[in-house]
Amino acid sequence: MKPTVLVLNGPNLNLLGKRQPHIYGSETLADVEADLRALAKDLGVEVRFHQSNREYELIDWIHDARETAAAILINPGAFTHTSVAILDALNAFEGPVLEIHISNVHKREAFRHHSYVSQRAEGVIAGFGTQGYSLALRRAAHLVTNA
Ligand code: CA2
Repeated sequence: MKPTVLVLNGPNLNLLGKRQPHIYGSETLADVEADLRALAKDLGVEVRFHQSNREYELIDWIHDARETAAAILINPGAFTHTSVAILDALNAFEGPVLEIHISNVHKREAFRHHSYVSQRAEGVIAGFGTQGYSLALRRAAHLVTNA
């Protein structure tokens, strides 16, 4: 069976490609999902892809991943900067965690410079636009398949 990579997207990322293209680009989240599904075939992994505006839903998916996923890619949206609860959930997951930000958070407001999730993440990608998701999937596949 192919290893599963869980891809989680936090609040407001459902608006991707529909607002603020100067910050987040013009690809929609559905485009990102399609790109990852195509790439996953080449990399020999399965992708499970979710977005939620609710913190508890993201936490429940992380808990499920303890039994059902080999790695987690997460763009926690604004929860990056606020959520000890998401950090705690990720700490209960044993596989690799990779953190993604579409924008370069370090070039933006000071409140975006701190991430709770970075305390847990093996790697962080920021400022590569939506391409960051594909780069992170390549890294996750490498980590879970040793390819
Ligand atoms: O750069 C990123 O990916 C962020 O995680 C995006 C979050 C922001 O709070 C983080 O600081 C950095 C915001 C997601 C909002 O996404 C939108 C996309 C299009 C239009 C409006 C919002």
